[in-house]
Amino acid sequence: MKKGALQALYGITSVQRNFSLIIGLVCMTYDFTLKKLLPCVYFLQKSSVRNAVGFGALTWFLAPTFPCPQVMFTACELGVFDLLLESGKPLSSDAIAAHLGTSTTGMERLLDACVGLKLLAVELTQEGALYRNTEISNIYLTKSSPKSQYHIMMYYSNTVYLCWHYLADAVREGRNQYERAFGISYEDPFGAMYRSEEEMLKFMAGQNSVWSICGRDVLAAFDLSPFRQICDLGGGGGALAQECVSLYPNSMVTIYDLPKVVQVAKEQFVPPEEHRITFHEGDFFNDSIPEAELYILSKILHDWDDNKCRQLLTKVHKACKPGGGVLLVESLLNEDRSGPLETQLYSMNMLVQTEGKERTAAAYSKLLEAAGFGEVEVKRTGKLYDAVLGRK
Ligand code: ASE
Repeated sequence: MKKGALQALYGITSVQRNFSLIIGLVCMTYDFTLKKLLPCVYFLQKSSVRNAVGFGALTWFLAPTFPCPQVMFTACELGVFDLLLESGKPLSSDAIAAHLGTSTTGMERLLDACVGLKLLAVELTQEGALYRNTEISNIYLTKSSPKSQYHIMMYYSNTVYLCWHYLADAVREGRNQYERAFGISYEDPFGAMYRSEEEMLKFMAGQNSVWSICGRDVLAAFDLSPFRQICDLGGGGGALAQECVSLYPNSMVTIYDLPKVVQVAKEQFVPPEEHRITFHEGDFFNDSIPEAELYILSKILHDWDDNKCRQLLTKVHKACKPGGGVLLVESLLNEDRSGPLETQLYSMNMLVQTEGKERTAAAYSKLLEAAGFGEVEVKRTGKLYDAVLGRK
């Protein structure tokens, strides 16, 4: 991200706006760590500030911030940012509403809220208010940008949000909420997540988008060049595999995933001319795992409980060539689980959607060691996802 956009973010004045930004932009923190924004939260929690505004007032700052992400998602879904990018000039709310076929009264309010979130800028002219994209919106919120986060936002907006509606039930019961949200069994989370080809596609496209922002960092955290034969277990749409062969040109990556996932990855995500990427169809809990020098498990263990993680890692250890290894790509909690906030929120997301949770580096090391891996090394990238390497 360029400096101007960062300054626009850090130059926010009111405390309430800071909160809106923190919560509204949680899914855009890939490029800059929340650490720079978090002092705003600490600021509010400092006793002097609490005394000044009163704890009751804090709830009034926080309570109305819950729709912030939904405002951003809706503007994305309706194509506001795409239209403003294509038009090349600022537009009035009436012109935007007409182009996108929405009501004028709804669009005006949506645009104003986007201005409050610093996703749009407004300028008063003789023709009235004219809106344009900010730099952040052009980079992350337009469909055509190479760093577009459009697909993950649509997934959060149309699927994940529905599970979060039942957060209190999830906490009471300690399990995902597919039954309440979609009327399907909670017992097979990926059966539920892939309940239709459309849902599976949305999930795969969404998962792919994070690697345009963090892929290099997690793969460069360790020198993986000695590993030539790599297996990306649960590699999905293959964006991380593509980053891998681009960063390590001598590597060959096999994407291992369920047959229906592999089929879609081949048809829609991985270019056929990429001969360094191959596919292997299977269910890694029930079918055999092919031999490789390095296994990548990126956002896999966070989907499962400790028992299933040990089971899977033991199987990986058996298949792994001597001298080989396993790379875990996950968002790491601090050892006392005091943060980072985004990881704590991801862990709640795992509660409402899967059987898993986010873990500390020590917890992953223990799982790796229980499966027979040793020499465990941990690298924090400072971005959303970190890397843990174990060796056979
Ligand atoms: C999973 C990743 C995700 C399972 C369910 C999920 C995401 C949303 N829902 O493996 C995307 C990334 N989000 C998190 C919380 O990591």
